[in-house]
Amino acid sequence: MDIIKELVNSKNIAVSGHISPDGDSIGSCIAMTLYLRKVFKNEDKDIRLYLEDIPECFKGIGGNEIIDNSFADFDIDTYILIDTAPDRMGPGEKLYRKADKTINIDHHISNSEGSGDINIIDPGASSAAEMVFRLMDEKYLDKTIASWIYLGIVHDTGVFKYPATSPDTMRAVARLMEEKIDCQYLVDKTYYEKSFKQNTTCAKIVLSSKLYLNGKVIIGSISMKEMADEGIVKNDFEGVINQLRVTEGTEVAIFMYPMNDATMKVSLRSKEKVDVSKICEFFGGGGHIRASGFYHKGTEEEIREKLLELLEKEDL
Ligand SMILES: [Mn+2]
Repeated sequence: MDIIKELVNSKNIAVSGHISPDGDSIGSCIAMTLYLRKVFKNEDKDIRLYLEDIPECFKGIGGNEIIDNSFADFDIDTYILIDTAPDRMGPGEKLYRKADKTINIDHHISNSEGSGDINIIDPGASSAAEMVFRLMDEKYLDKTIASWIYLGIVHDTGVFKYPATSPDTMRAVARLMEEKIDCQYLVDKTYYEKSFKQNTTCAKIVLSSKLYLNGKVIIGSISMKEMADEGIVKNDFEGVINQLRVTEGTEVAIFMYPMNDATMKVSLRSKEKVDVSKICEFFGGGGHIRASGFYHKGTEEEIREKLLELLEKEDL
């Protein structure tokens, strides 16, 4: 599809991603909007980016000031929806539904039919950002646009490691790097950086974690009292389960913390053998084969004993 041709007769154009926007949603939407404004800069078009507020770590890149969280109706004739179906677009959904022309660009398999008048859906694509890149005429590429596309690819590929990362993804990245983008800043600042509190909380939990079942299972936890004493909140647990997961020799990593006096939140990860979604289903939870979780009433000890009993039956 030639997106420029599709928009020639449009006047009021809105671009949106999904609610709680992540790196790919933010990167693909900002890149697309900046690109269209550049292509049509001498034409009388109103091109707006409707997106919820984004995390602070993304705000040093530049270009993000174009984000408008008002979702005000401005007689939109064409709506471009990226990285989602309309059910996750929040307040923009009603504007999307009544636009004259809708374009849906997505890589989620759950949206394989697409929701627009025009659908560009590729479940094999690494990211929506890579799809946006493919739609661009490279002569309009610049450092800012390239930075946002690179960022989207980085976030949705787990820094170029998830299976959807293809040779085409890396060819796109190679082209983006020609715009002299600051790759290290983009990856460190938006993907790996943690607050001091998140880092020390993670250290505390890793330090008191223990190995079980011949070192195949690692469990980390924190008590209500420790959380209260040190003012630790849910947001401080960012990255804890991933740090436990990378422990050599383990197949399953578990992290639990109390939601309140009675209920624990439990997260599980596995590497290659155990279907942790099944383990979690026993407790009324679920998720994916390698990443699942559940909420459960009970003490840390009770849940730990039950989990180890179930895992003992697995081929670890
Ligand atoms: Mn995505």
